[in-house]
Amino acid sequence: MSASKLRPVIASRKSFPPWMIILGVLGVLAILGLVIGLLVHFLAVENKIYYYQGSFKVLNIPYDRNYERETSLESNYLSKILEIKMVDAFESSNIYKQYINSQIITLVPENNSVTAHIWLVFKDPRSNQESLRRRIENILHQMLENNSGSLTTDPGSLKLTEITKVDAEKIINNRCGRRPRMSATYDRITGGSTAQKGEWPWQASLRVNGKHHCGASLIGERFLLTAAHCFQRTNNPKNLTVSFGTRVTPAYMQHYVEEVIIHEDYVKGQHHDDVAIIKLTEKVSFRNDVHRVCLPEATQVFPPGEGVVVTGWGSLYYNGKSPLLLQKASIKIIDTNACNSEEAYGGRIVDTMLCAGYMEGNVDACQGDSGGPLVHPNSRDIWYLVGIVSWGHECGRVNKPGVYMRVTSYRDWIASKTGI
Ligand code: 4AZ
Repeated sequence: MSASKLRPVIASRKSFPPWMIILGVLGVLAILGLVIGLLVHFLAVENKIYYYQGSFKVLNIPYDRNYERETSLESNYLSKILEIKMVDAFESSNIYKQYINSQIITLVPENNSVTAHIWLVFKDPRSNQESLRRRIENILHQMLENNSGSLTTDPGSLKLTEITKVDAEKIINNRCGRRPRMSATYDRITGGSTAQKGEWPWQASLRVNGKHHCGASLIGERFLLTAAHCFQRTNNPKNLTVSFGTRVTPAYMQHYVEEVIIHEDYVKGQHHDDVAIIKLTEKVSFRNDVHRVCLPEATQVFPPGEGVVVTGWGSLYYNGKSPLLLQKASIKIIDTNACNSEEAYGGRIVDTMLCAGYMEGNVDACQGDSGGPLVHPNSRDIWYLVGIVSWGHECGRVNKPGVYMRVTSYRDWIASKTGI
């Protein structure tokens, strides 16, 4: 009978008791869980970033208070040497793959030494945090024992602690001219390209009755630098506000103005001493995409040919449309004699001004960029305010580059008004 032939098959199905099926399902679930757990663990920890702060002493340096000034020649010089030492040490170590960044944050001069405060970033695919900290400490210790060159460093003075991302960002955002890692590609305001969020964190929009009127640069918690001619219509703080960010409307982080300080020698309708300071009613709280630019020392020289960047929401061409997003343009400092030639500005460039752009034209600041920053990165990639957008014959014309107020010429005036 065919039914009898079927019986063994039915019997064999019946041979899996329910407990075995449950056990099997549980087993499969356990393996799945393990695989997902391991995946999540490795993927998540792979991207984990660790931040550290620390300090060490550099010996046999006579006391010099210039080390305390973050923009001084002495401070930048010593910091650069120490930063190179750190990069070399980490890049030739066995944790070079985990190394991301190391910087000198401040130098504190003492009687016969300077204490360097450092800031480090690493990533770690493994999860043992304390072991990574100790390995970093060992590498720094070794580096400090190696007194190559003229510096004597004290390995016994080394301190290193892990800090949170929030604290690490606070430390960087309180220093002038730093910015988060950005792509080094600046394309060619007239002939420029759109800026990324946080790329020019000191750029501000000065607004008259809520509408963008001029650029400005954040130089301290309550102070901005801009052009005097931006106040031709009004310098009444009641009509003025300041905002930040890359999108000009709606205003991001609106701030109110307490006082406008226009340079005493500025004359309406003329171009000299086109400088003004804006004092806000309240401090700006620095964040990744809003913080101050460095001011150069009065003695600093920015020679012709140096690459600089101008940023702003000014018109894209003379009497043209204005952009919604912040624009940047990479240009060069132009020799004042060349800029004063007959074909160019015929002697109208005085030594408190500087020309930047190209004699061939095309890439330039334009209407609405006035008051905004012209900046230059030093060898440590710290950004300095070199110029303030002031005037020019139209925009991007041949032999008519943009003319800027030379910030070094007004460095002492700025200090006298702001204490910065
Ligand atoms: C202006 O009218 C203006 N090309 C600003 C900058 C330049 C020209 C004009 C420079 O505000």
